[in-house]
Amino acid sequence: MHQSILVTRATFPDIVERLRGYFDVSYNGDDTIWTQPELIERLQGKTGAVTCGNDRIDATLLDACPQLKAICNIGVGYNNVDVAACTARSVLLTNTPDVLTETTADFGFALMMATARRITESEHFLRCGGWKITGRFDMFVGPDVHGTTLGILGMGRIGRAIACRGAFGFGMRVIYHNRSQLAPAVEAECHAQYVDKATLLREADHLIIVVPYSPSSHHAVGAAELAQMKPTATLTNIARGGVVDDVALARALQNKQIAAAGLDVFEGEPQVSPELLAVSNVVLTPHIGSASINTRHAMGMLAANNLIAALDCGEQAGKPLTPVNPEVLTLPSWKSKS
Ligand code: 8YV
Repeated sequence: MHQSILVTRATFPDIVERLRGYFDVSYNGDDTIWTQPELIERLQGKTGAVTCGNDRIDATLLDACPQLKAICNIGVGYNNVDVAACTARSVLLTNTPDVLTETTADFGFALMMATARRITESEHFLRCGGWKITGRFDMFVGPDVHGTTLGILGMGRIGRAIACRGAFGFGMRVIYHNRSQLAPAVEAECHAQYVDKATLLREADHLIIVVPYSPSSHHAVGAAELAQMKPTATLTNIARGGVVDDVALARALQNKQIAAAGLDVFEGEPQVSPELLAVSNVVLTPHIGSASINTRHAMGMLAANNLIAALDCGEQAGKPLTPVNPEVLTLPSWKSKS
């Protein structure tokens, strides 16, 4: 008999079809947003699930679904999942790294450029009929991007891909701060120089945040950090809401303490702080960093392939491609789960 699995959000039809080749699939094709009790109810009897960033996978849920073996999250970030709680209950977690790196770096760069060059602000002005005279020399002037200093907070795969774009495409000096300094060969590949956080904040003309969310990165950029930045600098956050203190940022933007910001992620999204909505020098997008068609497909397919392998099916049976807590795979309690 086939194992039963749940796909919690709508995805590409061929991904669901692939899963149907191996499992009895319950599929949220209507893309309904479930509460946690609803999610728990739908997970009853399921050995695996393909989940997304809005599904909270914690001890309460795991205790209510003891037959679960694998959670295959669509997304490189997995701060929606309590990894320790998964591991303690012999539940495998997988994520979707690599396949989204270049697309998300493209987006981060685009958002930074839109922010610096005031693209949405000026479009809004035009659409609202504000453009009455041509050729004003100071109309929507903003800071340059090429030839300036790009500061990157968090230097994982996406940070490094952004660094390459800045260094090789735009002639930027690239500085970064990270929990640990990269190996010299990796720094050389993306022309990036390690600096302490104070130097990063002080010297960046364009600061881009790519650090994963964790309790230790909560409000890594707040009022004190914003106060250290140049008044001409921009800040772009494509990491996670909560890494930046949104209310402090709104104040800094309003007071022109920094020039502008570009935000794809928010504290408490899909809610956006009213303070941010009230300022004009900020570009706001609804968490679409990885949203190219090819990449979203690759992310969904990787999650599906992880689940197929985790539940001992397919060509990669027993060898999920991108496990977050691979130690689970060796536990007798994992192997004994039906
Ligand atoms: C996803 C993301 O769209 O990969 C991530 O961590 O933030 C996005 O690419 C999101 O997580 C969907 O679940």
